[in-house]
Amino acid sequence: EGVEVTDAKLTHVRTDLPVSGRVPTHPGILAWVDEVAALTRPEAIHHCDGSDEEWDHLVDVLVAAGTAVRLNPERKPNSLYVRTDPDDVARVEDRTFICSVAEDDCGPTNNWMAPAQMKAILRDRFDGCMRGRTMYVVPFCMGHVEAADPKFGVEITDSPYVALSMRIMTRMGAEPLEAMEASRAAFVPALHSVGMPLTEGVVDVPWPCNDEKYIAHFPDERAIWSFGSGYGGNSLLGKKCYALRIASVMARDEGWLAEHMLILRLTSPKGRVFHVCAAFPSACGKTNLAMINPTIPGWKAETLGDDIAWLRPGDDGRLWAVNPESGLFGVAPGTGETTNPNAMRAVEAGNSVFTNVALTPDGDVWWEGMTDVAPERLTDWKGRAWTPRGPDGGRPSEKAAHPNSRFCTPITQVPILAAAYDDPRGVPIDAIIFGGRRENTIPLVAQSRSWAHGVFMGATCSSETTAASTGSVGVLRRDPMAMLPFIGYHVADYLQHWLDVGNATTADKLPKIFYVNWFRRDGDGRFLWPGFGENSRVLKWIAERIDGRVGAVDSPAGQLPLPEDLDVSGLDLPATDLEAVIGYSPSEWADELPRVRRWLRSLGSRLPTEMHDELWLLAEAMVRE
Ligand code: GTP
Ligand code: SPV
Ligand code: MN
Repeated sequence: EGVEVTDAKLTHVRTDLPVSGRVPTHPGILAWVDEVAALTRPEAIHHCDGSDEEWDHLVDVLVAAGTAVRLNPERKPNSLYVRTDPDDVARVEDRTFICSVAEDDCGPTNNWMAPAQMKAILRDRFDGCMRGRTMYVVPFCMGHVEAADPKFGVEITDSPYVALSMRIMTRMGAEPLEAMEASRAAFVPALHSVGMPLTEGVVDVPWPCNDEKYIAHFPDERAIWSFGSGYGGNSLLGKKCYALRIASVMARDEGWLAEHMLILRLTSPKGRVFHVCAAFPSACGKTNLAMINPTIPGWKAETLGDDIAWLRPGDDGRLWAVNPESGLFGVAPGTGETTNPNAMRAVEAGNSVFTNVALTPDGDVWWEGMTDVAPERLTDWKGRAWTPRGPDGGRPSEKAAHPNSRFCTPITQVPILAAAYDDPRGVPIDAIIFGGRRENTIPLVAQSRSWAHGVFMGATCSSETTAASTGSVGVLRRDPMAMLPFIGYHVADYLQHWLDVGNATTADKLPKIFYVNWFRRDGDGRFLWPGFGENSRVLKWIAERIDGRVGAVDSPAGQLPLPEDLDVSGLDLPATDLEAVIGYSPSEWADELPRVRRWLRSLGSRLPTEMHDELWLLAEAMVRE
């Protein structure tokens, strides 16, 4: 029930702004909202409840502002099309800061600034930054509200796009707010502004943002301040900022893991159930694997999560995983009927926001890879007319959809969502898979010899960069556990924490660790492995390894499948290609070893000794090969 503005005034002691929505009774939330309002000076405050009426209102606001257009309800019911500023299209890792009190807790892989210094800069930027705008107060919970230790947050934002997207991506609104109020629960304050105050004479634009961006984390006080960007991981603060960077620090302190992982449930033809988590860097195949349609007969896959997993040791000593999110923020290009039909079904059900894709004349969306043939006429992600033929009659030089364009869709619309998604305890994990995008060196699949070797595989994981972050694409970089941009503390301590989690339980209870690479290429640059649904063949091998039903070949790269054990029946894959994709290449590893050595050295003196031991074992094994 909505509270009158007059009532609200009584509660918001420090402002006399118009207020809509129910004012929270949680003293901590109220005090913080007042403090932020006094600093940022919005025109009004709206307390979000996550209702359908509120959704409709936010849609109206976005449409009136020119930020969004409604899609054709016959094609994409209750859905929006949004184009961002062309300079605000991805996470900004060089503007992302871990402001730990001790510089040593930040480590060599993050940008550090002292909290007081960052706060001073940001207080200046946030001073009056919401003038002329409505400030949305978004209560949310990462994971289940009924979890044993629910992880609450409140995002304050001046972006209706963010408020709307948060309803898809998190458990947001009245339910988490009431739970917070009932227990006076602690919450992560997450402050966000697009950084474009509407001062006298300033005319608003469809996608307000600021050239100067700060994505700042205060891990010691568990707070987030984000300024200047409206995009994805920069602005939906429950996602990368909370559920990975801040949560990784909570997890370090509380004995669990917050990881950039999908969660998948697999059932064999005999009915044996496996749960796997897989960590691949951004735009390297998590959403696709999370929604796989197995091509091999009798195997069934069900989705639990596509981007983030929280793994906690259960009473039984096993690691249990939950997905803290409630939506998909998936890469649009490459998502199509043949690659990911389950994602296509999810977005067709509507209730979605599409950002930086192309628009069709009949009010639907399109992106490269959705269909083999592009529509004759499109509006591209920059709002220009686009045809499949460029001005000179050849192919257009620019893509219709930005390579990091995204669909934002409720996970409940995934047709193969596992029932256990609704279980606050999560699912017990049988296998952890690391992966990356490597055109060479890394075999299709390898198993680790031990937990420590698995941690080493994760620690030395590498991938060619993608459009998910600003900067160059296709450059090889190390990406430990696919967490390089998301570890909220010192990377060496993070690796030690992984080892500690392993040491806290017995080997038979721990998930088995594997390393995969769907992206190995031949001399002509052609993918050696068909990928997508065919990756079920690799999952089958992994399941058979867990059950001890197949052997493996020891190699410096790990334990590799025997060619006859990998089920390639019905696959048009020449034996030479099979060997090339699953094999260990001594010459490629001769190039790799010094890179791995340099990388580990760059992590500093806090690197766990186990990593040095594993490096030595790798070098030894290479000599023996
Ligand atoms: P984030 O949401 O950024 O974390 O990305 P993600 O890891 O979920 O990646 P996603 O599944 O969206 O895939 C990214 C790109 O990789 C898409 O263009 C896919 O088409 C492509 N891709 C995914 N799986 C495979 C595969 O098995 N083989 C090949 N060749 N490409 C793949
Ligand atoms: C990623 O980059 O890993 C994403 C997209 O999942 S974003 O939410 O923008 O971080
Ligand atoms: Mn991701």
